[in-house]
Amino acid sequence: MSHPTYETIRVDVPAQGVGLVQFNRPQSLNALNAQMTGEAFTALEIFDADPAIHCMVLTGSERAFAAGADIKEMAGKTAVDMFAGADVTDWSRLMRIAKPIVAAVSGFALGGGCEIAMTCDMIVASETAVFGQPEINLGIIPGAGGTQRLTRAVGKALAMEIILTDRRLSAEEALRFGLVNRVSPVELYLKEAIELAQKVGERSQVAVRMAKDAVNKAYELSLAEGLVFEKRNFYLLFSTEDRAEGMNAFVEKRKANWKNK
Ligand code: DAK
Repeated sequence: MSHPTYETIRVDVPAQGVGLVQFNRPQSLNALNAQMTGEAFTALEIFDADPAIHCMVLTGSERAFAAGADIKEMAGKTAVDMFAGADVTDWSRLMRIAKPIVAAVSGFALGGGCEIAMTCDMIVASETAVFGQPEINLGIIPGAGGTQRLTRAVGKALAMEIILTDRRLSAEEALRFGLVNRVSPVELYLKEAIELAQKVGERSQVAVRMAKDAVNKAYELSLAEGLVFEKRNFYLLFSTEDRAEGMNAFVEKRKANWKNK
């Protein structure tokens, strides 16, 4: 399926197997309005369904990954509008993407921007990245996973401070507290995110998907249930061609030739 014409995002295939989606509303620091989130999720879904793409990178601009949900768009909404999802994109679409997504974050990743980055599977940050959940300043709380994902990532005490007082994390702090995978110079963060996506793309895609699925279950299940889920995926992989190829390649001291089957 090919991409439609987008107005608020850009898409590209910057390296073999890597689909790039870039927020493109620089005038509002990539504030996440319904159109832009809708277009971004659609683009990710199209890459997800494309067998030539193995991993996606989601990025913004150097100045802002995304400064949060579009406050101007949200300002007139009622509780019923928000609850009913009227004019609000269904953000759970992002959680249903099966292929891994690397967020390449520079500048502001605030509110919904921070939540989208945390919903992705890995984060490569530029040195200028700033993470925060400033919703408290608007009289609301994070509504797209911030209270849950940030707490799991950095622990309760720091998450409380970030969410209750709008404490912002620098890129270095985000690295120290386990929120991001690495910090790169501004000129390199996108390149490094694409390289990370390529590394994922070079593995058996059946195993990659099962691994993503199993790691994400660690958020949702008890340890005992998670271990059962992991084992089932583990045993299931013994039915794939790639499992046989991977082990044969090791024994024969050669590089595996993945079929993704
Ligand atoms: N919404 C709309 N416009 C925004 C914006 C935002 N979040 N952030 C920035 N802009 C606009 C500014 O209004 C300004 O536009 P003009 O005035 O020039 O027309 C332009 O971007 C440049 O911004 P500034 O002039 O303010 O630039 P500064 O460098 O001085 O400051 C800043 C940058 C990022 C610190 C500042 O703009 C700022 O504080 N922005 C707001 C950050 C914020 O509060 N974010 C949280 C929003 S609440 C949910 C899904 C998501 C959410 C909730 C529920 N569901 C699915 C249920 C998420 C909620 C949020 O994210």
